[in-house]
Amino acid sequence: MDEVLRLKEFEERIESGQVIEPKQWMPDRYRKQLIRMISQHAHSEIVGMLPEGNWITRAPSLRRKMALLAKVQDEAGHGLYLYSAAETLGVERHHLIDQLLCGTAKYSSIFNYPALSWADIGVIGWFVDGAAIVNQTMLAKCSYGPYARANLRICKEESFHKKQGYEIIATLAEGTPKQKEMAQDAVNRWWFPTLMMFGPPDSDSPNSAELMKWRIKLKGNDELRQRFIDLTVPQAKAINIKLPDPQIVFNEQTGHWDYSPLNWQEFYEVISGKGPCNKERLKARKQAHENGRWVRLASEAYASKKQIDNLA
Ligand code: FAQ
Repeated sequence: MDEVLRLKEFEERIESGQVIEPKQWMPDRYRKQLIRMISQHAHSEIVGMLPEGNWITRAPSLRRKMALLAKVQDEAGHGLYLYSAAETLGVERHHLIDQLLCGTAKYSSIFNYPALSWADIGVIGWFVDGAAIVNQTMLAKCSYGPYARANLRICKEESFHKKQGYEIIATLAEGTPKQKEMAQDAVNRWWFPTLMMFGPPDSDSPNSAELMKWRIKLKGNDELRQRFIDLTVPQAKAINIKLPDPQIVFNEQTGHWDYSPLNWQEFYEVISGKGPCNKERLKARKQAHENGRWVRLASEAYASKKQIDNLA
């Protein structure tokens, strides 16, 4: 079939709300955009284990330790579903992992900030998982079947992560003055970086228009950022936590909370490798990859032996 006709049919399928599955024809750009986005998402889940993983041995009680351990394991699982979803597009997982380890792949800016206190663990759950849920509930309805289904499952688990994070902060906010101060300090440090997780303003987002045309993204970065702010402001008020932005004011006309302009220079520095923890995160991932070499070799040997046994 002629390429123009194929594209027309593909776009009609997208417009009528049909889901695209791996074996169906898709334009090269659609495939490339999905590989870019899904692999960045997978890397984010894997690198995202590091700031919280550092706190597992320092969790303040057995109950907190069990919840944090389960959360960090869930993030690993999300990374694995996502690498599998990317593989349905014809790319091999080890290539994607190599790109992450050699520093050419992106992962979410937010994981280049340090988790300095136990309250940071609460804020990561409340803000970072909260932001991920806002973004990924939309992606769970995207046009590519394997990515939509992965996000559906991820969102269910992220809801538990967000609740446990909010509960940590609510508990600290009701505690001693020192605990309250620790919670407020973590909120102050994570608020603006979390807002930047949604990506640059739509006017500076080179990918949004194409992604939205093909229903990979159903909403722009600014709309999702605003939704997150609208959901989070009342949650902060409910536990007497202040968001560190004096310009957060309810706008009667728009029905949304206004907020200060964000520091996009900081965002671009972080995503170009100059954030506070970029080097540390990559070093830790490389080390983990190296430490896991024997497991990969053993499973390859086992798989080859099984193949030989099956032939015999
Ligand atoms: N960080 O044109 P746009 C989580 C890049 S999962 C780094 O607007 P797009 C779970 C972007 O890639 C969090 N880079 O891009 C968890 C592009 O660069 P490129 C991750 C960013 O794709 C919780 C350039 O800037 N979620 O948190 C960022 O339309 C707790 C121009 O930007 C996902 O990945 C950023 N924040 O929109 C785990 C969801 N923003 O590739 C552990 C899927 C933008 O052209 C603990 N991804 N860039 O060189 C998406 O929804 C989208 O890709 C956006 C960006 C919204 C991230």
